[in-house]
Amino acid sequence: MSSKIPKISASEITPEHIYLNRRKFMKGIGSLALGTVALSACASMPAVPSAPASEAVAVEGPPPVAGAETDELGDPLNTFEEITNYNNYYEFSVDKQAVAGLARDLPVSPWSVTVGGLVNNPGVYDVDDLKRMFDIEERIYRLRCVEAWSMVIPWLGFPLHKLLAVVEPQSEARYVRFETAYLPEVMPGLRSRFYEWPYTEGLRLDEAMNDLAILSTGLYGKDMLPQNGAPIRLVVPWKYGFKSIKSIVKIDLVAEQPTSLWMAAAGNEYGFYANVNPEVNHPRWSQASERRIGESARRATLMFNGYEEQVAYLYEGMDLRANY
Ligand SMILES: Nc1nc2c(c(=O)[nH]1)N[C@H]1C(S)=C(S)[C@@H](COP(=O)(O)O)O[C@H]1N2
Ligand SMILES: [Mo]
Repeated sequence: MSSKIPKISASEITPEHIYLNRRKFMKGIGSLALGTVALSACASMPAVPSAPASEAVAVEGPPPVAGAETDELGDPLNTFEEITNYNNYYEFSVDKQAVAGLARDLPVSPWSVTVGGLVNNPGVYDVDDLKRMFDIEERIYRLRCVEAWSMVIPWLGFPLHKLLAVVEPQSEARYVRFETAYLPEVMPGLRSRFYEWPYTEGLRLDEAMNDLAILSTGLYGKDMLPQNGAPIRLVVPWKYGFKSIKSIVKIDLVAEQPTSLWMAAAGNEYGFYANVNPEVNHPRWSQASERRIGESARRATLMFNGYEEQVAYLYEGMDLRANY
């Protein structure tokens, strides 16, 4: 690392989320005077190889390799302010702007996730251990809510298939079922008798194995905040947002299709698949277009939220109208 300070052009200024990622990485390799020079030097250092799951050791993961100011379609990221102040998290409130304040006291550390059901290696994992077991990557994804608004979010996390490989699903396992924490002392929304708590969601096993499906532990280079589903939540970018279940405490491999909270509440409106599809409308509104938070004009909704190339094979031969 050179101590000389070269001139830095505007194009080299690091976007905030990348800056934060690198800063987190630097924390693990010793205390250094933090400046743009040191940051860019360290960004080109060889990545620390991640430990195999069986011998997880306390090494800091490599800095996320992604990092851009837009998604792959060229659309800008939503701001940290937008992403952390406009949230659906019904355990706290149905008022999106009230969630951040109400969720502040969610006790997110320590936190363990129990992984079991039809697996060879069931286990209880501390979230801090999961973050050491797997490379933490940055994934910039569109999040499309079934309510027809959307955001572009730079998540941090690791592919779900990496955890599934560790627990080894048995041959009878066909679905993955997820469950959110049930904490009535801190979650006022649980008093609503309309929903069958805890919040549950599910994926078909082959969907769960797709590399786009991640368990996310942060965004914009920082640890996840409670309102976004701290300390660990699912992100399935080709499906409506409600599939991306927050604050997960339990993951089970199961033989039968799980019933999600939303299927139990209104199965005619919210199906198991919930793939983003501009041609299949919600019974009460169109899904052909959406409002990107921060924009005024509506934009066209894309098939599978723009991830058709990566996920269409999962639904070959399926009637997407019947399997909504
Ligand atoms: N446990 C739980 N997970 C949840 C929800 C919820 O109410 N409870 N809302 C879902 C919905 S409808 C959306 S759109 C996304 C919103 O995620 P965000 O607030 O991080 O943008 O979280 C999903 N995950
Ligand atoms: Mo949503």
